[in-house]
Amino acid sequence: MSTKCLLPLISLCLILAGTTGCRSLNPWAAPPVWQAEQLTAIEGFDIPECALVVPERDAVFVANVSANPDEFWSDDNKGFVSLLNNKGDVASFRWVKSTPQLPLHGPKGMCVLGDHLYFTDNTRVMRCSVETGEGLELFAEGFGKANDLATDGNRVWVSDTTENAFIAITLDGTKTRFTAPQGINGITFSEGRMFGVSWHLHEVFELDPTGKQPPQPFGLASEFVNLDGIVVLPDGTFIVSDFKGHRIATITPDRKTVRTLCELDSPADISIDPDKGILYAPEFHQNRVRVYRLKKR
Ligand SMILES: [Ca+2]
Repeated sequence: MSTKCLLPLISLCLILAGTTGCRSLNPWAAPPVWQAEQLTAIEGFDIPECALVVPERDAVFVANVSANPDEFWSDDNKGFVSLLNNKGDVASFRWVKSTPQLPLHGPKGMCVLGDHLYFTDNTRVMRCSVETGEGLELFAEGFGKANDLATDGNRVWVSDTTENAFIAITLDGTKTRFTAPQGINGITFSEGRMFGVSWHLHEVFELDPTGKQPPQPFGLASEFVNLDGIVVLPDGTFIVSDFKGHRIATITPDRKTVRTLCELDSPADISIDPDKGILYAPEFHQNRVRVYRLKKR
């Protein structure tokens, strides 16, 4: 079709802006903005650092650090993992806890791969049956401060906040280590790409899971205080939790625009149910998990 023929068509579409057929051609239409409506707040946790929703199992896991003030990385034998159902009811408060052979200290980031729930525990990564919570065992060790976990579907990835590294671990325990931004905290995968946030640098990065490219900053450091968690919505919007900025924020898929999604005390490692549009946000210092419905304005 020639340009001459296209012009009347585009003009018609602009006139009809507001009808679904031509909306995407309207260059002045404001892109939709994500909003969060709080559905509930679940109280009574013990320093929750991470909430992980697993929709296919109708389960939400909450990692409780359970420590004395400012001793969130101490080997104190007090940590545990709670199990919630998808209605937000606590099915088992201490679903995974220390055993005489394997003490748990400060569970934080979690992921599910295969039949196992994996979670960090200070210098280690532990795992147990995702079905029953039984069979607790050591998966990997030797980290500085193992913070978050993510999976690409084949391996478990660990962010090590003090060693400034992210590490891939195969199911047989083989580690491959990559240099991460200083203070790396939350990590996630989306559509085969890997992203992470830095607590110390206040910045969001695309990470190369092959290690060939250095971390690529988004250039948003001036927007944040101390970043903890990151997830990516199906439309490519990033959601990050700013622990000391006391808010959860969206970043547009073009990585340029930051908007406050909700304000809360100390949001740590967040999780989403992408199909239902539900966001789970642990409030570390308030012993609470807030649950939000995401919607576009
Ligand atoms: Ca974290």
